[in-house]
Amino acid sequence: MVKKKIEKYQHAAGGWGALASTARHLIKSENVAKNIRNLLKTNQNIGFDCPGCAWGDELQHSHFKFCENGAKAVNWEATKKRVTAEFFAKHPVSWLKKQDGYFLEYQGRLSQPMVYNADTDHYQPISWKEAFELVAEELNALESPDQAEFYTSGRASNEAAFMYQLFVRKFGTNNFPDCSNMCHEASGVALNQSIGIGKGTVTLEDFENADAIFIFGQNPATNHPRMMDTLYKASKRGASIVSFNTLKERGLERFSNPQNKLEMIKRGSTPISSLYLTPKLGGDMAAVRGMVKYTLEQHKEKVANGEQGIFDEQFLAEHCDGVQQYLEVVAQTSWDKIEAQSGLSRTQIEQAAKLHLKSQKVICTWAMGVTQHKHSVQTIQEIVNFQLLRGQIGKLGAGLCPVRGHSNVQGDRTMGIHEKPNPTLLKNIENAFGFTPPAHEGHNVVQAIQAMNEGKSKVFIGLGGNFSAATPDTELTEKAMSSCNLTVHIATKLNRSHLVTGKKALILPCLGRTDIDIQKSGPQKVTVEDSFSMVHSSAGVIDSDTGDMKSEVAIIAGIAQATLGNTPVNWDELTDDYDNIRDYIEKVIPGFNDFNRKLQQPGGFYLGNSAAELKWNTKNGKATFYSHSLPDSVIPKIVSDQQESSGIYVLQTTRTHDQYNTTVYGMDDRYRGIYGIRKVLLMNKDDIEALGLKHEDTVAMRTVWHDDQERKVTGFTVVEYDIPRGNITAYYPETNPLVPLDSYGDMSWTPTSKSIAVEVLKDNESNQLDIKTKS
Ligand SMILES: Nc1nc2c(c(=O)[nH]1)N[C@H]1C(S)=C(S)[C@@H](COP(=O)(O)OP(=O)(O)OC[C@H]3O[C@@H](n4cnc5c(=O)[nH]c(N)nc54)[C@H](O)[C@@H]3O)O[C@H]1N2
Ligand SMILES: Nc1nc2c(c(=O)[nH]1)N[C@H]1C(S)=C(S)[C@@H](COP(=O)(O)OP(=O)(O)OC[C@H]3O[C@@H](n4cnc5c(=O)[nH]c(N)nc54)[C@H](O)[C@@H]3O)O[C@H]1N2
Ligand SMILES: [Mo]
Repeated sequence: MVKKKIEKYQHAAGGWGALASTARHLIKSENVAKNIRNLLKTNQNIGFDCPGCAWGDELQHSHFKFCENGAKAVNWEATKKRVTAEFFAKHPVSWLKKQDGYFLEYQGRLSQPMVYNADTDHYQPISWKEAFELVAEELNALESPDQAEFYTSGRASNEAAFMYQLFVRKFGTNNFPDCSNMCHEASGVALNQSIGIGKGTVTLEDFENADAIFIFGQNPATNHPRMMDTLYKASKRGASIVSFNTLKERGLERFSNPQNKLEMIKRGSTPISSLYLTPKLGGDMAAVRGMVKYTLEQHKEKVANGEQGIFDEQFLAEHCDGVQQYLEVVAQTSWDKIEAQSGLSRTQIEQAAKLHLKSQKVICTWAMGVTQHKHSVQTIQEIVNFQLLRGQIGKLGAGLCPVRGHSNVQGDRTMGIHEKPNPTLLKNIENAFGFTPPAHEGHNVVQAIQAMNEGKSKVFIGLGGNFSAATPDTELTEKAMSSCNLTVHIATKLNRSHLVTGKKALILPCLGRTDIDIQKSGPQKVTVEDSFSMVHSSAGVIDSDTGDMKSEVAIIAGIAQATLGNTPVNWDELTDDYDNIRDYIEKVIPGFNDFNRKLQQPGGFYLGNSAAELKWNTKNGKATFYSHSLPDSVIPKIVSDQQESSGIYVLQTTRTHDQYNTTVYGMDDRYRGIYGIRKVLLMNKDDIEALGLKHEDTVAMRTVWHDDQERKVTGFTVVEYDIPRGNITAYYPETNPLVPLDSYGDMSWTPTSKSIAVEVLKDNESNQLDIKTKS
């Protein structure tokens, strides 16, 4: 039994704590020797890409490069434990459904294809051939291809993603809900509009040369630990690091680098942030607006004194559009509004702006703290504007960096996993394969759930992921999935979604990153793309017992072949040798010419980035300033309309140090000092008192929203925490039932997982109070 403990974490992030934790997780995998060998092969030139995150690697490294959380991801996949037919014969689905996500995944790797038997409520074995035929039968029975949803999670390789989108488009739909929709969609939308490419503009070399790095809404010590090495080096060489985070995340304060022997021996650590600001949830747009306002004031003053201004006038004249209009909007935004909305003082904001101004080369990075709000697209465009004003894009050491989540989420998009396909992709598919792919828009995640819920979509196929746990409005989503005729999950580990069965359901076990993948032509490699547009190969190295698993590519080929036959695409041939898939990728996806040969280069190759080359593929051919007003309120409208005294809080849902999205590796959140418990609610001391509560009391949360639906979770332990008043924090996915399906970002459709309006109720009162949700 894990012991519950809540205390302030006193150490730096990283250091011996990280090594000790790595060792504990190695032991837990029950595959220690193999996994040590595995870890030594992570992110090497020959080996597999770490399934942990999408941070990039130095091109050549002689020493091993993995981190504590990368190690957890590898250990978790490379376990010896197997989920077998006997396991399913023993446990009915209704029983499994009562177990938590940790229990389900801890059972080990899925090892043979299973079909759900509704009469017995058990999964039972099925042959691959019959499984493929069942999928084909259900797909071909649909009145329209648009009645099926094809989900992708971001671990799928480029090869699997390419095959999948090809199959789905040949089948006839663009219904590609994918994890990006819940993740960096806002970054893609904002950057495409502003600078003509939906990706970050920097590489690792830029980080090595930056004078300042601004980090918005990101917790790298937990979620992108390899970034800590980069930040650590930047801090050591005197670069300014400015963090904007609602919470004081330990790793952004101090870090002890396990790769630095002297620091480890001395138990020393290095400060990371030169300035750490804690805006209110959703307050970043106002904070950036404030920095621009200060810069504008300084600029005007200098110009009035006959000095050279601060803006990069030449860059603005040559490359940009809309700057004057934007600066007018900035001038009109009052400091009062900026301070109130950001929760930061003018002095604090000016301090940050001064660090930008004193630096010649600045990078801005951001992640979910920015992308999962209603006004995320606007916030990101504000960051872009901030950078453009001083020409901080397209030069060494400067640029924009949305730090991606899943290790190949960026690659999946590059391969065409997109519900809104671009015309070039469609034309290239037509030229390469001789069929006309559908051009009409398909469903994103929210629309897919709506369609299933309304009975319009009847088949759900998931290429990885845990759809029902990762998406909002859990109760509604589960109802939507259960109403399908068929649900299919291509997966490595058992999870909640597999138990939310349609009338018929399949679990198709696949190989993971660490497994050797042998096809007709021999062992195969796949490829991935990191946050810096570097494409490189990944091949499993350890020979493990893969039972009756198939590779993702082989599974997609099997489904495609059964559904569509082997024309005009010979799916079997593609599976025999993945070089054949890459030859087609070369034909269809820009930037992949000479793909197979380029992969031979150690470290892979750079796809290039138009904005970094100062080419703007926007409507007007310029980098464009978008002038948004600050939102009336950063908290959902339904809340801002209520009385302040009504006790409504803005909840963010975040990750602990011991989880990978819906995969829970353990019960601790070490850097936040929380051990052995996940159902916690981090609150400001004064808010706790105002509610008549005490530290460690048990509470429930109920969503405040404009419909009658009750969304409630119970049994959360209150933890006194350094967090702005009115803001609270709890973990994902336990809190997903609170996120209303129709609470999503403007233009991005991303569920607002970082701003949910909730009431906090004493657990025993929670059934008695009136629901305040009706407007
Ligand atoms: N070990 C591990 N690695 C992972 C993952 C994992 O679950 N575990 N998940 C992967 C995936 S898919 C992704 S997308 C990334 C996620 O990486 P992150 O974006 O770092 O993930 P979150 O835990 O959601 O953290 C959001 C951070 O933003 C802060 N924040 C929240 N709201 C606001 C806000 O309004 N303003 C500001 N300034 N800060 C805010 C939170 O306090 C928190 O520090 O990590 C990837 N890597
Ligand atoms: N409330 C709230 N909700 C969120 C978020 C949040 O911050 N708050 N974050 C959102 C974000 S950023 C994301 S990216 C999504 C993540 O959503 P998903 O990508 O759907 O979820 P994961 O938890 O990453 O998926 C885990 C499952 O993937 C399967 N898997 C693992 N490796 C492989 C593999 O190699 N191949 C295959 N086929 N399957 C594999 C395993 O079966 C495992 O159970 O969640 C989103 N949901
Ligand atoms: Mo993500």
